[in-house]
Amino acid sequence: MNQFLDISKEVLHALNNGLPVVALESTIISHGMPYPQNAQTALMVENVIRENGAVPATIAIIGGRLKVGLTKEEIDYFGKKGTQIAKASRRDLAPLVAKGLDGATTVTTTMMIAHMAGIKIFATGGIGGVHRGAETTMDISADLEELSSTPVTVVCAGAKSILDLGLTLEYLETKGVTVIGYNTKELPAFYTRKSGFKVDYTVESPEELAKIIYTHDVLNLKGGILCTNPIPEEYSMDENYINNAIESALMKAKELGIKGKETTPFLLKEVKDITGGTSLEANIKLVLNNAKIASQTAVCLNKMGK
Ligand code: PSU
Ligand code: MN
Repeated sequence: MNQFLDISKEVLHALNNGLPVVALESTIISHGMPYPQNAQTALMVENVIRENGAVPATIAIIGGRLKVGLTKEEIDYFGKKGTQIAKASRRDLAPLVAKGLDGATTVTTTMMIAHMAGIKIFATGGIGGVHRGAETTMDISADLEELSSTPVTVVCAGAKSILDLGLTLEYLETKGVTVIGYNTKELPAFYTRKSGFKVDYTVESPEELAKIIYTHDVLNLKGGILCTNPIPEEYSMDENYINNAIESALMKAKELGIKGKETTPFLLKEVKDITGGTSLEANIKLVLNNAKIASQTAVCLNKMGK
């Protein structure tokens, strides 16, 4: 354990006693949803994990400490402060810690800190990826690099089509990341269950997913596994409706010259505003569903001695 890591009592107890633990990110709270739904969702997600037999470990940087397991108050603080908190990717970790600052962990830094703590599974909404137009902007999320190097399984609902999903899959293939569809042969597109892009492997149960993670672990393979779990049918959105909203958001981002780390949060907020909150509802439901599958998988993995 390194000197900057603070693991909560509950999570430390679970880790020391070989109980299943599921990591959660904090950028989804601060930058992914508005207050108070963000903090409420974060607490609901923790409850779902508990109900499914695992211990939740929400990860964030607070006052320069790498926190694994937050209190309700800390979750509320991240929800309230929102985008005033620095979005922390890999490049930001050392400066934020050295300066004693706060940071909201993205998929990248949540994977890094989960790995430092010995946590193998992480549930979230969507990952970052290759942005549309990346052939000129070079905007490719650090999440893809992290998936290629840090051995943590990420359960998500695919990626939003604010990204170029085809290029995202190509990039993951080049980097050797195993992409699995949970009860699907297609990469889910976050708000919708299908994208038209095939995934290479499908699993139909948490046991099956755990078996792949176990094997990956025993083989000591570098990098993570991406499990993509489609939004439940009853909450999935109309494809044309959401794609039109995404197109408008992309156009506005271009007009305003939005760049770099602001791009993803800007697009998330625009899509939410355009759809008048229906996308937020879908977003909440899919995160809860990912938390369920991740916990059930953590429980299976645990039974296999991992
Ligand atoms: N996509 C979402 N919701 C999110 C994010 C992405 O649908 O909250 C957040 C995650 O924290 C992800 C990050 O790791 O944005 C990616 O940002 P960027 O594209 O700047 O790498
Ligand atoms: Mn980017």
